[in-house]
Amino acid sequence: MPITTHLIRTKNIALVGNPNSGKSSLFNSLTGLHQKVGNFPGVTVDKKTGKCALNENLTANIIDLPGTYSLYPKSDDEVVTFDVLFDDDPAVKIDIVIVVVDASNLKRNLLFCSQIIDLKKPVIVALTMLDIAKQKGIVIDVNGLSRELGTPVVAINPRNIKGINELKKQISLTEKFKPELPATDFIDNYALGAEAIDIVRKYKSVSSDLSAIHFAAVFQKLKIISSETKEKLQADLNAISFNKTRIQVEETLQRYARIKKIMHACVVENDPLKRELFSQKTDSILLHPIYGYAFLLFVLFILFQSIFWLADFPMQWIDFGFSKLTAFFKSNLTDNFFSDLFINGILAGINGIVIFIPQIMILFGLITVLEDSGYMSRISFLTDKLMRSAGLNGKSVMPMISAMACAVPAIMAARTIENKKEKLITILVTPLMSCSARLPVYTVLVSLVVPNQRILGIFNMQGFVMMALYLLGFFMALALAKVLSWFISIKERSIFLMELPVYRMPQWKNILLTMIQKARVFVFDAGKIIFIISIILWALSSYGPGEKSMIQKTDLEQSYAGISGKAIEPSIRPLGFDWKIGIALITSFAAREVFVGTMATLYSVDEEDSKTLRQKMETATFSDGSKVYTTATGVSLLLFYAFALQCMSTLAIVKRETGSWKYPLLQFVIMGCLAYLSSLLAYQVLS
Ligand SMILES: Nc1nc2c(ncn2[C@@H]2O[C@H](COP(=O)(O)OP(=O)(O)OP(=O)(O)O)[C@@H](O)[C@H]2O)c(=O)[nH]1
Ligand SMILES: [Mg+2]
Repeated sequence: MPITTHLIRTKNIALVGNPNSGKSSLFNSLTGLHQKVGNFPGVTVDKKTGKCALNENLTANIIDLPGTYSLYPKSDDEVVTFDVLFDDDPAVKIDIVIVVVDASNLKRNLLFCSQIIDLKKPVIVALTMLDIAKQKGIVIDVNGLSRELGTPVVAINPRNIKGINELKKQISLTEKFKPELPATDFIDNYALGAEAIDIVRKYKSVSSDLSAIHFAAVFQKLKIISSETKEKLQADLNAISFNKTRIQVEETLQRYARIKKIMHACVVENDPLKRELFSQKTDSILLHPIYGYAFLLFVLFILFQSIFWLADFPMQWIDFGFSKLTAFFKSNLTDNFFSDLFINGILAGINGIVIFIPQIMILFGLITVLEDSGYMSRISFLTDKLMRSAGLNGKSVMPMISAMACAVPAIMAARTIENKKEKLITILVTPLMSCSARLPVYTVLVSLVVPNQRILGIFNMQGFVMMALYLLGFFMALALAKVLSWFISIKERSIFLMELPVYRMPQWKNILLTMIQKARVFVFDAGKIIFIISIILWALSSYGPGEKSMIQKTDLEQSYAGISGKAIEPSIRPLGFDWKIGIALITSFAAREVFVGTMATLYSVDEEDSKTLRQKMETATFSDGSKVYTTATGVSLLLFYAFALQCMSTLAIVKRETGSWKYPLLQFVIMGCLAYLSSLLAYQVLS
């Protein structure tokens, strides 16, 4: 039988374009992956690669990139895109560039698009948001646009996969025939900076005149060039008094002049003034100086009520299921080392994780609704003034709100902040926002100290307290930002410029996928830590030093865990904590959600009956017989978990984003002091 060898080629394809134009949505349609999309600019802040089979001989590495407004990067997320576009990123070499162009904002999007065309790399234009353009009364002649730009233009809608197959075909064609690049530039780039272009060409082979100009403007920041070359090139450019700002301004003017002509030829706009779009009407209420803020509070209120109220039922079922399961195993397994490890270590640990899935899913689901609908950007608009008073700006609010889910992506989202000082402060204060890992801790503690009552028969008291805790984190973050802004001396002008996207119907599939994905991450990532710590803890709390050694079980108090908890008890006793809480505090420094698992393990090792964790905690006493979980201890513990930086992943990401250990350490110490002092104060006042 003849053997046919199939050589499958792989090409690298980059998705670039203005923020919020639909790049990540397209990426998801092409690769089948689930990269985060959202209806606000700056969702994607790092590159992400996925595979897409184009035909039997060709697969593509599709690279999703952060959105950019022009070729000259202003913020760190834009730099990621430039490194890829200009081959300054050693990990990828681009073969084809797909420029994603938002048809409802054609003029602005074409500016960046025309620059990419002038880089003379193989380009395909993917035109998105045609449905929105239509609502605005804009009609675009796609073929005409393609002729004017000199590149293929494909109309797509990544939300319903329209046009994706045509786009794939176009990619195959472009790859196969390498069509002639447009013979002339979009504008006369050579005339803009002839001398500089000639100089650059002596140092580096560049793909086009515009690349040369661009190189002259940004080479100082590039990693691939030696400092020696940088010095020489700079000297040559100085000799011709190269002025990059003048060239950039001139370039932009010429481009807009040409774009205007193209729009005239290919776009018909029905008088836009006559139509008041749904988004504008809605904004007149939602951005209103009074109703706007009232609505914002209402939204937050609903968010926290739902977390308690909606999640209550599934949480009860899960709890019930686990108590039945535990009882079943207890009565059916013979009492030995392994059954004890299984029931008190593993099962208790899993219970501690699984019970919070409903709350995590609801929280992430609702946050995704806010992001997808476009309301999230309105929140940054509404809070800009407040943020400014704290030395931040409106863009800081986006990372801070997404930190309600998790601080790690939130800290990365701070890349979109152009001003260095505001970016640094945002990174430093973001972990004070209450993240989803605090949710389990809050839930257990709030249910211990706050009665499960309803106000006016509908509103849940515990939901109120929960909201108060989240607001507390937010205002503490603002206060700390203010203080830090006095000490951090980076001088840079700051402006808040942000587009408000149109309101969109959230995509239910996206919301559902996000909820499932986040629950999975919570169960597996957090679960792994909780699981391992639960087992270690079970061992440390079941066995202790002394003549019995590791053979025979011992009392919790005499166990290794008990001894270490007792060792730190004197230092935490003023906060109202006993040694069991001490053990939980120690384990929580890996990740806060370990608290609940730790408590579950400690109390299940200690007590034999099948009471729920809450009931066991309620009846816990100090050695002098007084109750441990009084209101004072509860509040003190809540404050401790609200403020302390108990998360290894956060420390690691801050190190990565700031490039030094100085800031995570500073953060750790500040938040630690804040936690200790506020707990101390609360306990001493309340007890
Ligand atoms: N109506 C409509 N909405 C779209 C279309 N394409 C994308 N969207 C929506 O536009 C929003 C932005 O999409 P993303 O894919 O996150 O945009 P992006 O370009 O990756 O944005 P950044 O990562 O912030 O640069 C999402 O709410 C999408 O659902 C389209 O063709 N029509
Ligand atoms: Mg994106």
